[in-house]
Amino acid sequence: MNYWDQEKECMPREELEKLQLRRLKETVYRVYAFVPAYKEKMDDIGIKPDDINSLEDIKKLPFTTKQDLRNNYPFGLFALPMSEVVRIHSSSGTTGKPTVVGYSKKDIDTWAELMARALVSAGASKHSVIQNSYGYGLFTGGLGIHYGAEKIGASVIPTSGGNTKRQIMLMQDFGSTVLTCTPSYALFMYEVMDEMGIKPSDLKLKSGVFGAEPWSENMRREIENKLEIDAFDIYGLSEIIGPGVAIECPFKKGLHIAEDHFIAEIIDPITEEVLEDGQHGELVITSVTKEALPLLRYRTRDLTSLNRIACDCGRTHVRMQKVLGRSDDMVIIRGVNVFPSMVESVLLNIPGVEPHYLLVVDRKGNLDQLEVQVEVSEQIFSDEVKKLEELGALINKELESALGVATRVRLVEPKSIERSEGKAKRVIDKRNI
Ligand code: DLL
Repeated sequence: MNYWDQEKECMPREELEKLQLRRLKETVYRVYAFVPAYKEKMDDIGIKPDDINSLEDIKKLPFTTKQDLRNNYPFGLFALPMSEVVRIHSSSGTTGKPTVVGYSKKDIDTWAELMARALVSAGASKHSVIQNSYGYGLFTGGLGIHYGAEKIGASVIPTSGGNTKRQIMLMQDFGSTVLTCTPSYALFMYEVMDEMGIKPSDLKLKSGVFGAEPWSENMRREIENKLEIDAFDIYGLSEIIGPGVAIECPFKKGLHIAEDHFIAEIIDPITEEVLEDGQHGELVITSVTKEALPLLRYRTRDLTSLNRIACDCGRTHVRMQKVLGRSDDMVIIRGVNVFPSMVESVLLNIPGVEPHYLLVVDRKGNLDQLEVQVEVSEQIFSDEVKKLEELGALINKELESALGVATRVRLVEPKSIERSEGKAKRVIDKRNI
């Protein structure tokens, strides 16, 4: 088994929890002293830093939400003066102002360290040629992966997203062995490769580290089969640090959260009650080593569950299940919660269906309706109408039985759904337009 930092990654849990408590206490003291918004939040509920004496006590602390970051836009939650902040990133909000995050020199080192762990966990080494096709810029994907890849001594090709034909030419010419990008972009690359007449066997690609958006197990299988690689899931969010918060190990039974830096909880998103391991809910993360922007109990809005059972890889850090989706992407159709990843899972089990789909939500009268647009393969598309109708009916049936709600399936021409070079847009909600 390969580790980047075996001592930390495989630390006995008792020791790990002692370290977490010490770091949690330091963080709480620091935000109370240096971030007025946290002092106010804690004073409001009558909590002082001295009240935190066990990991259980974390429940006494207030939550932080995206709205708190917005209210303190752009730098109001920073715990360091700007003279100590060496990097700013932001995540593109769909509406209004972006969420702004800052890093000290030490935060950048921590991030590179976490990304080094992640890449090694996914099988990369100094012998790897890593083609980094996550966007470089304000998005944390590009630079986050980049620093970790350099740290392990791999050869990094900073292609960023876009210009896909050129990416593929470089992939072939430079002999890239690891591809890092969103899973939807990986599939798009495959399509372009196919058009260019390049086969996976013409390349040296062995593995991929994919994340930044939800993707189902069936999507993993699709990518692994098409590109003939081993695909790993990587999770992270700007507010906490960026990519590298959690990574799969070769056993792929959940993503290990770097618990020496982050404390994870799962809550019921409605009642805010903390749930037991194994129960599904919203992931809440407290960063306990961040200097510039430490966040207490940040509500990620990502839905998953935690598993503390020892993993066969030897890592002791808690595992989170593959993220089902973000509460914002959840569509509620006649009272039933539907996530794009659930639709994806069903579609990819049906032969003749391509891994490109879109959910369109609309309201007819008082009723919400969900249309699922699905691309079909060239071959099916050129078949007789009857066959298309049969396929449509089959998808309808499968979706209804998996989701528990009727949808309208619309089969669309191959390559008609917009391709993504970054995070794919899976839902169009016409109700608010
Ligand atoms: O997407 C950081 C990242 C970059 C992660 C590259 C992995 C790889 P944000 O733009 O702030 O940061 O978006 C964070 O993306 O709250 C999740 O909803 C979603 N997300 C990230 N990774 C995964 C994943 C980056 N592996 C938001 N599975 C998060 C599902 C993911 N969703």
